[in-house]
Amino acid sequence: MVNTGAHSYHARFCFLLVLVSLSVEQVDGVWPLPQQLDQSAERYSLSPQLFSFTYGKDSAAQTGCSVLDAAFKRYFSIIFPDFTKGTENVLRYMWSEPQPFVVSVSVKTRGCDGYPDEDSDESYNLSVLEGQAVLRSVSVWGALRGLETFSQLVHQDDYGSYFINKTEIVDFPRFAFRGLLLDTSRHYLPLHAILKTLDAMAYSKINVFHWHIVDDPSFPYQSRTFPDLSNKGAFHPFTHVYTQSDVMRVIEHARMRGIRVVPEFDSPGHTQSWGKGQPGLLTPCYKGSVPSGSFGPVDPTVDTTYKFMESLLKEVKFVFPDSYVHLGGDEVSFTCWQSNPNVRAFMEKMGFGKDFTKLESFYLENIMNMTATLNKTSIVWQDVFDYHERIPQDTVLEIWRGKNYKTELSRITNAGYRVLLSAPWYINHISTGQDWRNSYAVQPQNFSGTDEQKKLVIGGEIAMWGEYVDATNLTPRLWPRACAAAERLWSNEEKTMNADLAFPRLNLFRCELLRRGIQAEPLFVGHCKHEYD
Ligand code: CP6
Repeated sequence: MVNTGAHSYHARFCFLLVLVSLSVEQVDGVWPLPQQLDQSAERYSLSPQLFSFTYGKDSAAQTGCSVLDAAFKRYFSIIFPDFTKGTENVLRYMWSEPQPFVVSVSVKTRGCDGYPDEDSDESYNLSVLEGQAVLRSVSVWGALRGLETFSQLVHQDDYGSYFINKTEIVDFPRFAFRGLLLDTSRHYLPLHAILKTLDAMAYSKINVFHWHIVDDPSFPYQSRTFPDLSNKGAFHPFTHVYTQSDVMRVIEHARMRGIRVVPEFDSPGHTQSWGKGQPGLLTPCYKGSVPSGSFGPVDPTVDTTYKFMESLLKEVKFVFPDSYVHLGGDEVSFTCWQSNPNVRAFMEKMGFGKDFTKLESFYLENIMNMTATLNKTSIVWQDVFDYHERIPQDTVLEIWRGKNYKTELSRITNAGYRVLLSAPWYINHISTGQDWRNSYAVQPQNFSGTDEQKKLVIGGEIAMWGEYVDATNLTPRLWPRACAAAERLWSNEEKTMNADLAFPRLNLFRCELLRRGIQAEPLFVGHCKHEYD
């Protein structure tokens, strides 16, 4: 660790070999924890001038691979921010003469132009040796995960010099679906806030953006087929909408980071904002024998509703490439339906009696059939399971009710359906103290059921509902608290049992988020080396 010697000049870059003893405090803050990680004290210095990413000779992807070409650029800037910002001439002390360092990336299959999906192979192997690192993966998505890990292994010492330790990593995700829900209906989130969140998701290996784009307060999605939905239903028809080009930017930004975009078009409830631009869609509520002037959920009794939904979902299929679509189906209030004489007559005709859950089932069955016809897999909130006998077998049920979520996991997997767990990860709720520990303690497969049932847990979702969240507080509320669930969904269960052991590593990762320009809030008392503005 100790060097002596004369100083010399290299390029336009001054390096001094100095006599310093280096403290061994540096723990790698890799988050989420790789499945297998072996590190040694052997350490190599890196210099930005002599550092490069390349494609391995045997790699199926070569220069021109959009996803990896862009990732090489991105990660270079992340690893060497001061170099990229043009402040590379700052005096830098080096432990030794700068040596070249090459990160060689080899993928088995090309697929640079496709989209990540539920079957994407995100595994990778990474060896960091003297002068080189070798990153191998099956797909480009695995290479992205490996590049992220590599970037977290590089550190700067107190003098600004970059170094990396000798390291061997074998890594793969525990769950394929690691989602984050953003709600752009309660508050509009400007495009840059969404893009920045996607960046931070990639840092934590979160791979699904669940876009809760519709709800009662506003409908910001600018539809090609139904422009009045946002003209009349957004908070503002020009400034508070996502145009088609905005949506394409989100999808491409996400793709570049191996993130899927799953939009939620929630119905029949949570659709007040649709009513303004689509007259006749919502159920008119009655007061006695006259319409009260207010409206309830989507009207499930008229053909026009299904024609509308079919056109909308056709557009959704065209715009959003992911094979999944979220159909909502949560929290449907029956009082308005009950008040409406036409709905009551329809119930009678259909033989539903007074059971409005049957009417909701009838509606959702029709909508789920539409998505099936469009070759999309539906995700729906758990409410739909409670009311339905006939749900397509490939439907994914998302558990959001905090009460008895383990019982719900048992019940739904026992019926053979796949599930997503969100209930314990509603991190829009805040409390003082280290509430990340609660998220960290969640064990998604810890419920009573067979091994087959446990395999039906495809992952989970962190939910950032938007009632009290807009662009001012989104980032610090999300980060680093979302990291706890991100590690739970990626890492080995046994190796991540102890939150006290994870704490210093999470602290370092939070500091790294700050260094990357993500305003992540502090976990506790302390400081970061790089507390950027
Ligand atoms: N919005 C929509 C919400 C919620 C749901 N759906 C919600 C309900 C209870 C809690 C948090 C969020 N705000 N559309 C339920 C899935 Cl505690």
